[in-house]
Amino acid sequence: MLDYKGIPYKRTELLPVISKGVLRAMGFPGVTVPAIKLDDGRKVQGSLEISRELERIRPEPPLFPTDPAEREKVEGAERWAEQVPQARARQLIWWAMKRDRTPLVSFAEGAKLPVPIGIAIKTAAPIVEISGRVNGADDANVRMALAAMPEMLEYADRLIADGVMGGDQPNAADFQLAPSLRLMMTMEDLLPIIGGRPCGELAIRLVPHFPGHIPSVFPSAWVRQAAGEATV
Ligand SMILES: N[C@@H](CCC(=O)N[C@@H](CS)C(=O)NCC(=O)O)C(=O)O
Repeated sequence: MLDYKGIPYKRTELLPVISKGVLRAMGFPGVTVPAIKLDDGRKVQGSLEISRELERIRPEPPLFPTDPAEREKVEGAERWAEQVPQARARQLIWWAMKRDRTPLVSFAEGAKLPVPIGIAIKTAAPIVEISGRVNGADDANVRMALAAMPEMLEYADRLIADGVMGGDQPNAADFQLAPSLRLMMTMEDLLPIIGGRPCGELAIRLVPHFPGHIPSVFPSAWVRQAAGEATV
C-alpha cells in the first residue's frame, strides 16, 4: 500500500514473539505487526487501521472507492480477508513449522535480522512453539482450514468476478487478501490448488515475489480436501 501510494518508508523486520516486546518498547499500543510510525510520530497499528490512515494522509491513488455503496463492499471484503484467509494462513504455516522448521531460512531471504539466520533458526523452537499456540495452529484448526479451502477460494473468486476486487487499480481489499494467499502459495501442497485461479493470479500480480518455500507437509487426505476432491 505504501509503494502503491508512493509513500517512502523504511522497513524494520522483527522476529516473531520477540516483536511483541519490541513493539511495546517502541510505544505501540498493541503487540502485532504490521505497525507503522509516521513522520509526525503517530503510531498506527493493524492492517485495517493502516489502510485507512494511508488513505487519509495520501488520498491518491485511492485504496477505497468514493461511492459509499461500493466502498462498503470493498470494506466488507477487506474485513473478510483480514479475518478469514489471514488467520488461516498463519495456522497453516505455523503448523508446518512445528513439523520442520528448516524452511524458515527460505522466508528470511533479504531480511535484515539482528542475529545470523543460522543461529535464529537453530534457536527458533520456542518461537515456533509459542507462535503455533498463539495462532491456534493445531490439527483441528488446520484440518478445518484445509477442508474450508474450496469455499474460501470460491468466495474470493466471486468477489473478483463481481468487481469488488481484482480491478486494474488495486484497492484495500486486494492488498489485504493477496499477501495471505501468496503466503499460502509458498506451500508446495497449496500452490497447485490456489495458483491457477483468479484469486491466485491476483496474489501473484500484487506480490510477484514472496520469499519462502515449504515442501509438501500435510497428510494427502487433507490436501485432497483442500483441492475439493471427495474423500472417503
Ligand atoms: N489482523 C491484524 C493482526 C496482525 C497479526 O496478528 N500479526 C501477526 C504477524 S502475521 C503478529 O504480529 N503476531 C504476533 C502476536 O500476535 O503477538 C492485522 O491485520 O494487523
